[in-house]
Parts: sequence; structure tokens; C-alpha cells
Amino acid sequence: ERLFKLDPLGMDADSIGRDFQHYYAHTLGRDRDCRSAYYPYKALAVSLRDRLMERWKLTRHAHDQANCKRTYYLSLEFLMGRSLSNALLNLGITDEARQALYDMGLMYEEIESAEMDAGLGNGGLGRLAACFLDSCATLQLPVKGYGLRYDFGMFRQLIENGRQLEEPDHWLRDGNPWELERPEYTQRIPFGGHTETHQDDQGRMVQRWVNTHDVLAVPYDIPIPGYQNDTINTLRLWSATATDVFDLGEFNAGSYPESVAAKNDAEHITMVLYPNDASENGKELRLRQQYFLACASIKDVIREWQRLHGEDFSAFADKNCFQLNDTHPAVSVPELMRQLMDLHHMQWDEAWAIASRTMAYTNHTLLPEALERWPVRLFQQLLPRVLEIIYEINARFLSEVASRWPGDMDRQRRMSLIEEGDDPQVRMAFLAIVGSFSVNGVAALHSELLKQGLFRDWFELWPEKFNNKTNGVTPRRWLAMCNPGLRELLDETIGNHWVNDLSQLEKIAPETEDADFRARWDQIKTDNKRRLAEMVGSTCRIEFPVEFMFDVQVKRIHEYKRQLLNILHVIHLYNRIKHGDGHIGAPRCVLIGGKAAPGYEIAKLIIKLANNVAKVVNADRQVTEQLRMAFIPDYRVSVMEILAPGTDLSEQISTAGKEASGTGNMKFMMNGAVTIGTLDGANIEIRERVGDENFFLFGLTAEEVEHTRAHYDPNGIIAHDDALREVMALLECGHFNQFEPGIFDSIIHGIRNPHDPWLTAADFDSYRQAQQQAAEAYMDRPRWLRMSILNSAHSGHFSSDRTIAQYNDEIWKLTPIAPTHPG
Ligand code: DL6
Repeated sequence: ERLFKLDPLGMDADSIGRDFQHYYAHTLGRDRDCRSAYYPYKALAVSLRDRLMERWKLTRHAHDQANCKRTYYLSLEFLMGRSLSNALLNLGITDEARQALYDMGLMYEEIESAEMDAGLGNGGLGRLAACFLDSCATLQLPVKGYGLRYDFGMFRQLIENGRQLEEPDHWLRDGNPWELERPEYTQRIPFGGHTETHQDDQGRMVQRWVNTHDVLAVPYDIPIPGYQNDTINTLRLWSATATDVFDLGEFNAGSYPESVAAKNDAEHITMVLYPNDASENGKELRLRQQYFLACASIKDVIREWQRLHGEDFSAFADKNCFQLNDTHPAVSVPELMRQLMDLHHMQWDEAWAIASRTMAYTNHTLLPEALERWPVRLFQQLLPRVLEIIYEINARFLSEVASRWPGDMDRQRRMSLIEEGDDPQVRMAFLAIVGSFSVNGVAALHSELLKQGLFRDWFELWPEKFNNKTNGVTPRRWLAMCNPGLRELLDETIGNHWVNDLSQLEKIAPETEDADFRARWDQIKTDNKRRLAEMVGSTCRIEFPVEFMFDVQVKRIHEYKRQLLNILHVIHLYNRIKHGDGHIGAPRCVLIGGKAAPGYEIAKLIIKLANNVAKVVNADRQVTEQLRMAFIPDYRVSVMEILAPGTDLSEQISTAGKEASGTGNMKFMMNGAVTIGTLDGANIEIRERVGDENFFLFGLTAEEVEHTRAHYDPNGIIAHDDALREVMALLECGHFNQFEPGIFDSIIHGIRNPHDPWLTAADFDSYRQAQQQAAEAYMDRPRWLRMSILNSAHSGHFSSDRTIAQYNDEIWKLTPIAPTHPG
């Protein structure tokens, strides 16, 4: 027992400083000659990890003691960003750690920026998973994240001659002080082989999956601290490794390289994150990743179950819930069936009663190209036993459809889990719906569109399964941590309970009428803009004056998100200035950032266009008095932490009906940016809360988008709109690509194409007008400050604490558990 008893570690500056020195000098072996900020970062991280460790064990112990229901958040992506400042904030020792460093002559800011972002995700979906974990821990819900420990996260984006270059992100190169390897919980994952029928002890015919090539899944645990509540939840990431260091058979046969190659094959599984956020990956390795996560996580959950309950699974469905983050982990449905039947000897009905009561599925996209389908032949080759189970689920399901709609063969074909054709495919979204008791979208509009469109047949069959959970973001990272100036003002004005009850921000609404409060708000925004400008200055070599309106669009580059519309508007402003318009409403700095999937050529060309336009704009002194533009390279979580507080105008301009929710829109709003946006995703709910007068609305509605497609005539629109015609003329004469003729032709053709799905030309005029209104509002300082304050004041709904509370009330039904201190 003495081995496990720990004296609580001090949370004061002296204790932290002492541990820091110990790790720095003794463990890391550094001295005063060391100039790198990395080692102080690591010494501080390990000192904090010790403090998390004690609370982590108590939390696990409390969950076991309570024998409580638990949820597992299964996701191929967790975009965690940096952990140091978050751990300090949530442990409540930010000031103490700063003081400890200061006493040693070190600057916290420098040390903080030595931490690499953990970029194990593409964008919205992965970052949402990270915000959710933070909220689950803050609400003390027994929720565990399961994901993959990719050796290489999201690629690093370099910009060379205006073009995106990708570089591998070797984020683990210097080690990861936040993780704890847990080899004792390693799992064995089967691939390949074939199935055979045999008779079990009781004379029943059962299936066996044999001759498999197994890979080991080794877990690494990452602590997820709740906000100042002593709860530490877990994110468990699996890393792939070979079952043997090398193949002895091959080795003895004299084939040394071949024997070692098998190890490589196994380890490839978790080597790299697929960098596509809105299109299918379609690669065998990706299906391997998906199955690897599903199989390892379910085995781990069942191992825990057996530890506490033995082989009695009767209460399993009452005590466990798997939340599927999109269809990426949807193979969990047949995999849970497989484990219950093949490894735990259940019959189909018993296993199905459990599986279909424990899975819940969240859809994150309506884009058809992002809907996952896997070729049946790939399943057959890689996961033959899983495919058999999918066929059986499908057969039983289709007979249910047949009895509900007798003779409706078309409906059976539409709803089948298998899409027939030359190369039959498994429809992963349908598999997820059949196997789940809950299906949700991520904003009100998105959830409605799912029911009316993509999942219409399914909604008719099982209306009770469908629900909405509007996304949210964690106010700890996205306000308290990234905007210390605003945090202080809020604490002073309304106390500090807003950090875990964001609805309290409403209380600052009346302060809009107080000129002193507005002046302080203004000062904080200006300081944050200065920080943003310093980052742009040092990375892009472009000066952003803080008096200009900071107009920011950061997100993945995708045609539906319409960065192109934004660039066209910059060209329009440039054109006005060049034609002698001495007053474009407000001087502005336009900032665009985001990564394009490496194979997405048009998206990469949009980056090139943004950079070329910026170059022309910034090189012209007549123009820079009113307009500047930059493309910020390598947009990531830690960059957003500087952008959100320093932004005036938030660009949320997707073609209506295409952006499921958006979450950047919420981060900007919380930090007092005003949105210019379409009626899409969560923009609609943002506008409802902040009021029409504090939101710059433009563009077609989702319904109008659908109607417009039939008779869309972009060339007619361009011909009748002077502003747009002149913009197109500048683009078409090669003004922004004088030494690279023709490079933007495909973009130009896209805008002029009557089949342009993104309707860029259709929304240009109304966008231009909304931009004009935003510029006028910006020049009226008191008015703008009021709008800014009200955006923040009404952002409470977009806390992920609210989202998670709804997941829990309506889907998971977990009881919060507080860790208890021994003695
Ligand atoms: O739900 C999180 C996030 C939404 O806010 C975005 O609107 C949506 O585009 C994004 N979806 C994806 C792609 N998903 N798939 N597959 O990242 O999810």
C-alpha cells in the first residue's frame, strides 16, 4: 500500500519551482548554458503531470467505486493543440507557475510556445472532439476518449511562391510529456485470413476467423483535466506495433529484410493521419485504421467490464455507450457483434440487443463526397468475419423494411447497407444508423436537412432515433485561456463563474451603455489586435495597423466554404481604391488561413490566388492606406488562440446548406467578433441569439440555393453587375498572375460555370453590400463596440458544456461522479 500512497504535491509557486528545478537539472540534465526553451517547457510539463497523476488515479477509482454508466467517444481525430496552458488553467495554478518561472528568471510566454501542437485531426470534427473531452471532464462525466496515436499528425503547411507545400509533422520527435504508455493493456487486432464454420461444445454451428495476421495495439493515455474540480478523465490513443519484432520463419529462411518488413507493415497503421476533411480517403490503410481503433477500443471496454462483472453481460447496455464521431468508427457496430458472439459466445439476438442499445452516431457532413463507402471486396480481404456480420445485419434489416413497406423494392435498394453495382460498396452511414439508438446532426439546420434529404427513408422508419445537438466550443481554451485581458474584465464585472457557466455572460449585455466599460473593451481588443499583428508581421512580413478592421477567415480551404468569394471581394475593394475611391468604408486588413487537402487541386489554387492578390494589394502604396491582405501559413489550434481574440469581423460565408455547423464562428463570437455570414450551419443560431442588428447577413438560403441551381446563369449575373464584372475582368486579364499566364483559368471557369455548385456569383452582390454595411458600422466606434460586446454576451449557448449536457440528458444519461480524497 505504501507504494501507492502519495503525499499531495504543493500547488504553490515554491513547490512548483522546486520540482521544475529537479526535472530540469537532474532528469533532463540541463544547465545554465542551455538556450533552448524546449527543456524548460518539458520540465514544467512533467512537474504538472505529477500533479495531474494523483487526481487521475482518484478519478478512475471513483468511477470504479460508483460502478457507473460510462460513455466512450470513438474518434479517428482529436485535435488537442497545446496542453500546458490548459493544464495550468484547469488545475488553477497559472499565476503560481508564472511566478515560479519568474523567480528563476524565465518568461512563461517563451516556454509556452516551445510546445508543439498535437495536431491529430483535420479541422472541425477533430477539434470538436477535443472541446467535448474538456467539457466532459468539467461536468465530471465518466467519458473516455478513444483514438489513434499517429506518429505524424496534420501536415505542416509551408507557402512557397504563394503555393502550399506539405511537410510531415513529426510531433513526437522530442517525446510527449503528457502521455503515459500502458503496455499492460495491449490488445491483439486481427486482419486478413478467412472464416470457417465449426461446431462448438454444445453442438451449435459457429463461425471462426482464422489464419489472421495480427497486429498489436498499445495504448497511450493522456490526462484530460476538468476545470478546477479535481477530475481527470482519459484520452486513450492506440499505437500499432508488430506481434513479433521480426518474423522468425522468414529470418530462419535467410530473409532478414523480409522478416523485418512485417514489423513495418504493422506499424504503418498508426503512422499518419489522413489529411482529407471533406472527401473519402478510400485507401486500404484507412480502413485498417478504422478497424484497428474499433477493435482495440471495444476489446478494452470489454476487458474493463470483465474486471468488474466477469462474464455477466446482462447490464452491459445499461452501463456503456459508444458515441461514434462520424462514420469513421462505424465498423464498431459489426465489431461489437463479433466480439460478443465469437469471443463471448452470445447468440445473435442477445448480441444485437446489446449492440443496438449502446451505439450512438453523430453525422458531421451533408457533402456526398464525404460519405464513406468501402468496397465489399476490400472488406472481404481485410475483415472477412466482419463482412459476414454486416451481411447478416443487412438481411435482417431489409426484411424489416419489406414488412413495413411490402413490395417497395426501390426502397429496399435505396436503404440496403450494400450499394449494388460493378464494385459493390458498404454504406457506412447506413451501417451506423441501423446499429445506433441515436442519430444526431450538429446544428439545427443540419439536423433538419439530414431528415429531409440524405436520411429521409431512415427518418420515416425510425423518427425517434433522430435528434439535434448543436455544436459548442470550450470556454476554457477559447476565452479564459486565449484572451486573458477579457477574462480579467469579465471576472471584475460579473465574477468568475462564467468559466464553467457561460450563460452568465448575458450579464455583461447592460454594460454596452457604459462608456467606461466600452473603452476598456476597446482597449482589450486593440491589445489583442496588436498580438495578432505581431504574428502576421513576423510570419508574413506584412504590417497590419491596429486601427484597421481585422477581417478574418480561417478554416480548411474548400470550395463550399467560399474563400474565393472573400478574395473576389478583396479584388473589388482594390479596384475601387485604384479607381480613386478614397473611402472604402473602413480601412481593413483581410487575413485568410487554412490547409488544403494535398490532392485537392482547386483548393490549392485558391491559396495561390489569395497569395497573389495579397502581393499586388500590399505592393501598392495607394492601396495599403486602406487595404492590406495576408495569407497566414500553417493555420492550427495555437494560431487560432491568437486570431480569435484579435478579430473584428468573422467570415462565415459558406454556400447555405453545406456547412454542417462550423465552430470557428463560435470562437470568434465569444471573443467579441461580429459575424458576416450566410444562413448556414450554426450561423443561424448565432444570429438568433445575437439579433439581426448585430450580424451581417447575406446570401441565398439553403432552400433558395436548391431552386437557383435549376436556372443558374452566372454569366448573366456577371454581365449585369458592374462590380463583379470589373472583378472578373481583372482576374481574366491576368492582373494577379502577370508572369504565370493562365494559372487561374480553372477558377475563372468555375465561377462562370452554370453548374457551379457553390453559386459564388449568385451571392456576390449581397455579400458586397453586407461588407459595406460592416465597414460603415466599424467606423461608428460606439456602435461597433456595442455589437462586439453583445456578440460575446450572447455566446453562452455555444459553450460545449451546454452541448455535452444535452448529449448527456438525451443520449448518454450518465451520472456525474466527483473524485473523493482518501481519508
Ligand atoms: O461538427 C464539427 C464540424 C462542423 O462544425 C463542420 O461544419 C463540419 O464541416 C465538420 N465536418 C468534418 C467532415 N466530416 N466528415 N466526415 O470535419 O464537422
